[in-house]
Amino acid sequence: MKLIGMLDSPYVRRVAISAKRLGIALEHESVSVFRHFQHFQSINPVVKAPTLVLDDGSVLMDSTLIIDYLETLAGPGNSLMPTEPGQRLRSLQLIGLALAACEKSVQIYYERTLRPTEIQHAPWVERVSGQLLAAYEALEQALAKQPLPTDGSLDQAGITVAVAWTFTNLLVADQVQGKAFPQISAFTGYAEGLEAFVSTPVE
Ligand SMILES: N[C@@H](CCC(=O)N[C@@H](CS)C(=O)NCC(=O)O)C(=O)O
Repeated sequence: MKLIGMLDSPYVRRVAISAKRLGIALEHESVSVFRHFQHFQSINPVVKAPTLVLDDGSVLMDSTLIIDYLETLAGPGNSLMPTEPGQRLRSLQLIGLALAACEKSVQIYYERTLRPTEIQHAPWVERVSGQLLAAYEALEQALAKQPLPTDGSLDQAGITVAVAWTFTNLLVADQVQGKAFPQISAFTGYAEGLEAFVSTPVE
């Protein structure tokens, strides 16, 4: 199976790291949705990263759906998701917040890099910035109440939180600078030191 997309995408990176932690080998082809648009289009006409190409040529997109499929291949004993309903709900909530933070970071980045300055829409950027901060504030509160484990274990919530925080700090650091997110920051420092993260660097 081949994972298509650049590791500077938090969505691609979470799939690559999840696959490693699930023990599933994926080939990786670094194809950019912008610089290699036509090549990407020839693989997946919708041009969404990540895209997973299965050995029989089937194509699957969206990080959460790809991870769902990889989880199915890995089997229940190897899941990155808790099965106890209360813990699973908390994981899903953390993942939802981290994915919202990724989406809002991407929107700000696209607005800044793809739209000419003179037609950038300040009220839209302000709205998205507020949503981005709201996501990280809720994550920070959740981790302050119950930290993610830093004992060598790593679940899907941990992967997605750390990938999101690294991504925001690389692409739109000004959005979170000067604001205290000690729990998220400390957890990301831990996760980025784990082998699955170190061997999956942002390109
Ligand atoms: N919900 C999707 C989001 C994927 C996404 O937006 N990826 C970006 C790259 S970071 C992309 O494909 N951008 C190109 C586009 O949307 O045209 C996921 O989880 O995979």
